[in-house]
Parts: sequence; structure tokens; C-alpha cells
Amino acid sequence: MLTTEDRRILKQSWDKVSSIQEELGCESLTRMFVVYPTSKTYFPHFDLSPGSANIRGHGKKVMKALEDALNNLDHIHENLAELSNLHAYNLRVDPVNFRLLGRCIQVSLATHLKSDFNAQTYAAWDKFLSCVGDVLAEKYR
Ligand code: HNI
Repeated sequence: MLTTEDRRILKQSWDKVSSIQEELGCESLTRMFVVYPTSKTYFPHFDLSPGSANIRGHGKKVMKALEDALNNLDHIHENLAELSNLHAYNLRVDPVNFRLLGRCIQVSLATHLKSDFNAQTYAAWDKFLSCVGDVLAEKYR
């Protein structure tokens, strides 16, 4: 459950990186493919070399979806419903991967926010990204 303070921290930290969200998405996906190579199996049609145009374009879509979710925290299930269907029924992504990408997004945030990515910021993003992962995985049950 995101507290009022978590929400404030999420908004404040997102405001600092929203202008570089495409870069953040690209870095996070590139990191996921390097650190967790099994995640590559879902993207056989992509050029997966670090920073490729495919990764950059996809990173932009993922971060835009996260921005929309951040702006609709009270309606996150409705907001992510279509993506939840897509990932469960069409793409059949093993839900464990949502946690892995979440971790990579946190590392990217930390590298950009530096000392602003403190324990409270980490905790707020951890809650938010876990929540997004849970919603994306809920159709599997
Ligand atoms: Ni995901 C497509 C959002 C995690 C594999 N994904 C999308 C799209 C968005 C998106 C947005 C584009 C939908 C469209 O075009 O209509 N994905 C998200 C979000 C997360 C996430 C917000 C979690 C934070 N996706 C993952 C993970 C994997 C994944 C962890 C697999 C490891 N996603 C895919 C694949 C596609 C995809 C595969 C289709 C890509 C394509 O363009 O063919």
C-alpha cells in the first residue's frame, strides 16, 4: 500500500527523470538482457545489442506506461488492464520477469538520481514497481 509520503517521493523523483525516460527505459532493458539473459527469449524479433533502436523504442513504451500508472495510482488496475491481458494471454511472459525488470529500473533510477535515490526513495519505487508487476501478473491466476 503506497502511503501519502511514498506518493510524494515517487512524484518528486519522477519529475527529476521524466525528461530522460527514454534513456532510462533503454538502460533498464539493456541491463535486464545482460544480467538476466533468459529474459531475451521474449524478444526473438529484436536487435538486442545494448542500446539498439529496438530496445530504445521499447524502453520508451515501457516508461510511458509506468508514467501513466504513476499518474493514476488510485486506478492502477484499470490503468494497466490492457497491458495485463497482453502480457498474460498474448505474450505469456513468466511473471518472475516483472520483478527482474523492476530491479533493473531501480538500478537505472539510482544511477541517475544518485544521492537523491536514498532509502525512502528506494522503498517507494520498490512498492510501486512490485505493485505494477502484481497487476501485470494478476491475469495468470
Ligand atoms: Ni512488456 C510490450 C509495458 C515488463 C515483454 N510491454 C509492452 C508494451 C508495453 C509494455 C507498454 C507495448 C504494448 C503495445 O505495443 O501495445 N512491460 C511493460 C511494463 C512492464 C513490462 C510496464 C513492467 C514494468 N514486458 C515486461 C517484461 C517482459 C516483457 C518483464 C519480458 C521479459 N512486453 C514484452 C514483449 C512485448 C511487450 C515481448 C512486445 C514487444 C514487441 O514490440 O513486439
